[in-house]
Amino acid sequence: MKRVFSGIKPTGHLTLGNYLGAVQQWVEVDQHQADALFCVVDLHALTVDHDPARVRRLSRQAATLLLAAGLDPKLCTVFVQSHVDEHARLSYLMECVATDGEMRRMIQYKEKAARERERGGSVRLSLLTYPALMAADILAYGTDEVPVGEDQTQHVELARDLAVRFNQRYGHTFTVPKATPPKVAARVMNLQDPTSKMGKSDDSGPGIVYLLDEPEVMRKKVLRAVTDSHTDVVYDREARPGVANLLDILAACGGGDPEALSGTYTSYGALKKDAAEAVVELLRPLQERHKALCADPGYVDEVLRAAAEQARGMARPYVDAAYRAIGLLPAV
Ligand code: AQP
Repeated sequence: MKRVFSGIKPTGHLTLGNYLGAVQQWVEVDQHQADALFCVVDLHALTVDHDPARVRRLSRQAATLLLAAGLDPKLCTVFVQSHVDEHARLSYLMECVATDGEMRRMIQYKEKAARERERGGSVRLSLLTYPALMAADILAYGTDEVPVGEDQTQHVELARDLAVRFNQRYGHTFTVPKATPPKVAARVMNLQDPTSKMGKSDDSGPGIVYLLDEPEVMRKKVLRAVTDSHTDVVYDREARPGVANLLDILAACGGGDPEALSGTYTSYGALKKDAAEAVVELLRPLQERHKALCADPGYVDEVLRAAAEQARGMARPYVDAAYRAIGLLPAV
């Protein structure tokens, strides 16, 4: 059975982008067809200015939301990255295989570093080495496939390169993984600025639908989405990004095709109304289950405890093999 690994970073409240670009596929496809691990990658949340109490709170919320979304602990492993030391252990070896040029070329590094500098802050070294830790996250489990949104595919490509390089230099140790983004909504855009990704740590509230927004708030955000001055409904991501985004969202909510859907609308108003209702209906069960899980914190604790133990057992053989292969003296 193929092995699937993916993660979510507790840097903000989870968004519709996270859901449609990643979580939906984990729930509907991956957990049923693969030996799958899904991880709240809390170490990655320390790469930018952070409030410790908030990261802790968001990590728990993210884990609870993954379960509320439908990840079933009987089918897959849902755990927290920092509970499994193997990620940090392997990350250092990845830094010894990667080059600083590779790290500096990463788009996310360039964008986030520029944002930190604009805010007058300094750039943490861990922001630069983030892809080494992400490669470790993936390679520590012998992962075949990494279901991620489009913004993360460059990092998965780097993990591939590092796996190949490590294997060539030190002997076959790692499976070479590949990214598997969803066919629709691999990049959900900000509703107020459809040329930018909907990002959970962005400041623009009205352009971002959060999974725990009240239904009325979600509706308003979608109904007020920025479109353009045309009137016909055409699917063109380059020329008509706002409308294309709404079509992508609607299609991803109902499993349809955005281009085909465009032919069924003659006004932006009707498209927005249907997209708003589709989002509200999609997230209603998740919100109900989230409420129930919050009332049973012991259950979530137990899921995370058992999953971390299982993940440690899965990662250790790969990481130990990598330590031996690269030339480190085994402890006796
Ligand atoms: N807008 C998006 N559209 C489609 N997929 C998306 N993902 C994130 N935003 C979108 C996918 O969600 C998964 C988890 O994301 P992450 O926690 O690794 O964070 P990220 O990719 O850096 O993007 P975020 O959520 O916007 O966080 P910040 O603001 O902190 O950078 C990934 O598979 C991602 O591709």
